[in-house]
Amino acid sequence: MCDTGAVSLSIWCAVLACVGSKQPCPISVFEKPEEVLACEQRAQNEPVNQALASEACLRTYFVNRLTANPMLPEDYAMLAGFAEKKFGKNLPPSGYRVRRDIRVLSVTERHKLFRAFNVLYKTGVLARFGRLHGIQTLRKHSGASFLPWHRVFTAAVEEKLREIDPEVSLPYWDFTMDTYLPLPSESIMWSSCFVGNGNGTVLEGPFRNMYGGLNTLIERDIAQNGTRLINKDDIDKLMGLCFYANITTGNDPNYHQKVNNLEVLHDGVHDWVGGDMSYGEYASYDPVFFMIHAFIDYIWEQFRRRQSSSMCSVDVEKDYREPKDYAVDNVPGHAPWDEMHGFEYLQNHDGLWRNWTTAVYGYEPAPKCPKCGNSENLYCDMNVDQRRPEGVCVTKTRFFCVDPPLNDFDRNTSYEEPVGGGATVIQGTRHNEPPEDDRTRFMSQKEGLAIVRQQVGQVTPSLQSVS
Ligand SMILES: *[C@@H]1O[C@H](CO)[C@@H](O)[C@H](O)[C@H]1NC(C)=O
Ligand SMILES: *[C@@H]1O[C@H](CO)[C@@H](O)[C@H](O)[C@H]1NC(C)=O
Ligand SMILES: *[C@@H]1O[C@H](CO)[C@@H](O)[C@H](O)[C@H]1NC(C)=O
Ligand SMILES: *[C@@H]1O[C@H](CO)[C@@H](O)[C@H](O)[C@H]1NC(C)=O
Ligand SMILES: *[C@@H]1O[C@H](CO)[C@@H](O)[C@H](O)[C@H]1NC(C)=O
Ligand SMILES: [Cu+2]
Repeated sequence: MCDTGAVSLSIWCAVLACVGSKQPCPISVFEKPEEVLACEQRAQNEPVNQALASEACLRTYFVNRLTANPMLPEDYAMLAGFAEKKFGKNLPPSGYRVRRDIRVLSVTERHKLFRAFNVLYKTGVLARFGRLHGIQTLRKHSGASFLPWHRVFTAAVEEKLREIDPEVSLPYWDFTMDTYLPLPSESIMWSSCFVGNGNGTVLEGPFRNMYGGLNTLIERDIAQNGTRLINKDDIDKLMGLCFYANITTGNDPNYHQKVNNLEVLHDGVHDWVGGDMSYGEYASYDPVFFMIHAFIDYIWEQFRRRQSSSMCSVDVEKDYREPKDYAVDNVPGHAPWDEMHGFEYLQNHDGLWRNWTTAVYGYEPAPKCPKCGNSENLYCDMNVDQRRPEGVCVTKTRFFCVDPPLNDFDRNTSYEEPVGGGATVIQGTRHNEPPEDDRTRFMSQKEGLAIVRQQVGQVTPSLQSVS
């Protein structure tokens, strides 16, 4: 079955042989698991290259068995610091802060942010949050606690940034401004002025040469066919609703078919960025994660304002989902009184307190025409969106990035110490895409090979649980 002659397939075969047979590697024969055969069969009805599809099926098999890096004692020690200060119950030590789109920051503000992120990276703090997020794939995703937990998680990272530099606040990335470009992949976001390149290993910009959760340099693979960002129409649809239950995930296996689900829309952004960002287990090692989540949180905040208005008259501190409808398959962790994992002195419904955005942080409104925040990275376009005759702010492209050199920290070489911890292969889940996303889950050959090489080097006893 493995004798196709293709080099790539023989690597797959070697890996699968090790996994399936529990014998020492290398072994030349293996049985493809049922799940892979079924996937290949589905692919036969698709107009795709069958060899690549077959490889992608194998890759998906592996990816679904990736597990998050385990938490380390130092990670718990850091979280104990939040518990000690009762972060969120008490005013934050570093004071109230205001979040803005990253493209309206001054160059100096941007550089202060990048320096703070680099300090958090070098001191291993970013990886601690990466691991904490990674182990919440089920308990804090695909369910009601998604929004409040990510609110606290993101605010905690922001607090750490401000311990480094009290003038920094976490910016958001308003990706609706990127959706107006013919090629959103050309947004100035993906330049060394902002978060660095989006194609492959991150080798440019302030986050270059950082290791992610797979113990390899962080990768992105932006704007793959079939993926899409959240646009202004998506947000308007959410704003037509009044209840928390209308925009969140409950016990509905088909929830990703819904157009109004903010979690599902957010999954689409993760998949649009691609690479490490596509996997819940590894997404939050890349600093862009926090700019994505700040904007998701900002959308939620706008929704909460509408809930509080006379249009809805809903008490945002009390409105949650109904019992038995907290999460897909009722997985535990999503009830209002369940703990905020990592921040156990808080419960999920504490993430609904109004004072998060009055006492801890707030949002400057997203850039609007005609000024677009006076940003040199944005422009006002009166014609690009017929439904919005007042004009919309649109991001400039990466060709407008004139990179002022950042020379006070050395990003030329990789750090020797990977900080992610040891990824192993057992089990995991993927993001679910919004309904309009028509992509198949087939990965590129290059991406597939990268994962296989990774796994070949990581055949550990835990692999035996796969078969
Ligand atoms: C926010 O409100 C909750 C509930 O009233 C309270 O317990 C908590 O201490 C408040 N947090 C801050 C930072 O004021
Ligand atoms: C990514 O894009 C940059 C700019 O176009 C290019 O120089 C670089 O070779 C690309 N990298 C990869 C891995 O394709
Ligand atoms: C993306 O998908 C569409 C529709 O499936 C197809 O027409 C188009 O050629 C694809 N583009 C690329 C770059 O693969
Ligand atoms: C919104 O949620 C409320 C409360 O759960 C429900 O009664 C209503 O039918 C929902 N509306 C829509 C459009 O889903
Ligand atoms: C980093 O690379 C730049 C451009 O190649 C070079 O000018 C600079 O001196 C390098 N910095 C260090 C610390 O090696
Ligand atoms: Cu998440």
